[in-house]
Amino acid sequence: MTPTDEAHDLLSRLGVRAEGYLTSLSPIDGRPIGSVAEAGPNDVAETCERAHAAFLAWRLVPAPRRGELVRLLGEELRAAKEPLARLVTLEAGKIVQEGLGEVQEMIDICDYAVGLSRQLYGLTIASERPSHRMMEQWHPLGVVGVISAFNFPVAVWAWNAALALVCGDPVIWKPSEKTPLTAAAVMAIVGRALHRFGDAPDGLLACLQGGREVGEALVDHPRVALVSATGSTAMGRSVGPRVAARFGRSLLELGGNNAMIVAPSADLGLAERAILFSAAGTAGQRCTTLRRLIVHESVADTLVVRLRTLFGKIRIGDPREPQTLVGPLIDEGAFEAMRRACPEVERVAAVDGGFYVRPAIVEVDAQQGKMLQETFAPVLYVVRYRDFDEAIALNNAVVQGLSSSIFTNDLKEAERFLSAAGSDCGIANVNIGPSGAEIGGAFGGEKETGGGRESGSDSWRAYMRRATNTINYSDELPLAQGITFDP
Ligand code: UN1
Repeated sequence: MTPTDEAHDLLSRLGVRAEGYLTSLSPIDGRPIGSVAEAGPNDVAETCERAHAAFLAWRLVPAPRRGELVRLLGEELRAAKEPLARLVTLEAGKIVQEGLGEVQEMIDICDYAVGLSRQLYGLTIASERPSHRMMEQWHPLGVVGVISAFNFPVAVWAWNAALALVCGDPVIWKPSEKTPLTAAAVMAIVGRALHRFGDAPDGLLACLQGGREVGEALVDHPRVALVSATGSTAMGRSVGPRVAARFGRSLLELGGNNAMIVAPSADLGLAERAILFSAAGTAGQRCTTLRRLIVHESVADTLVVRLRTLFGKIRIGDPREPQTLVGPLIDEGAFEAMRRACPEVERVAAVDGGFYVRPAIVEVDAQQGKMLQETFAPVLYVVRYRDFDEAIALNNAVVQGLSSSIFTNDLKEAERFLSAAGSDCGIANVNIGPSGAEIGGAFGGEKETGGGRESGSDSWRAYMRRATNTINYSDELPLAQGITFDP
């Protein structure tokens, strides 16, 4: 079946009526697979006002009841897992296994958020004043705007939406204009969950399709309390200050330039498999993709030979074929960017109209030039090191700070890598690759990666506001710091 026919079939199975002028092209063959209606100039403001009205009602719904909506969403996602994953494959080009994994991340975060809906804990704090109680409460924040990228076209929305909903916040989603159909499909699934839930306020979950102008209008709208944006550092550099200028909050998940250190004691068999998945998986188009391999000189020759053999055997092609490991790049622009970083890139003739490349290994003498930038394609730079301090310094010597990993069987090295003087990234792993994080941990990174944390741990706090409350149950009015102020 052509991607176009299959998309038609999947959209009807998912209950999506896709029609409009924003056309989606499949990276598999570069041909149109459907189109959706774009948001017009007035739609953003209207949607924000409706979402704010929804907020005024939703914030009063008990959090565990809000969790019930997320539970239903998780059920609907389970029911739609296979067709939604296949649509991700058609629209983002990732292999079926990874499409299924992406929808599984959505289901996992829903389960997580349902549990969280009974655990939005605040602290009780010792007061210095007699017969006083001090505590903090976490309250719903307001409308959350979610801007997501093509490479995780549905999961990133889910990380934000599942948490925002239990935290009491409506969500307005501006998906990538490269992946409008998967967003439309998610909204159809949302519609079914809302229908089963029954009495959710109108405007609680909205989606605005379109290009940059739509995103900018959302970013600037005073009703949007939190802008959660995933994408390039250039995008974040524009979004962050705009939101800050109106004292809004932003949660930024930007570029990564992730490294792996391979130490002399490393299990090279394990390292090799981790490198394959994290450098070549998703055709190198994850923000957590492995881009820099920092290898001890004693094992570098062996490892590079093994990797070249392994990379030479990677099956590249139509991501719908079960044996394919690497599908197409998203579009020609991505191919050109890869060619600029690596002029010797081998384009593979897989399906006409698609941009298929063989993941590349580039050995360099020093970490400089293109290696310092995030090229969103499967280019793996290899640099050698002599001593461990040098390896950590190389890991940290880039402007991005998302993910990192080390392969070592030396406990001291592993612990040093994880210590305050070790990796400066938001994610640091031992004996696994830098990509493919679980939703239970906080996800995000430092420096030009933007500092935001999504998903697990206490990331939910970004979606709420904190109130500190002091209650006096005495008949006196003692002042803090022992101040007397008597008339
Ligand atoms: C992204 O590429 O924007 O850790 C997110 C991972 C995935 C998420 C990647 N769970 O690779």
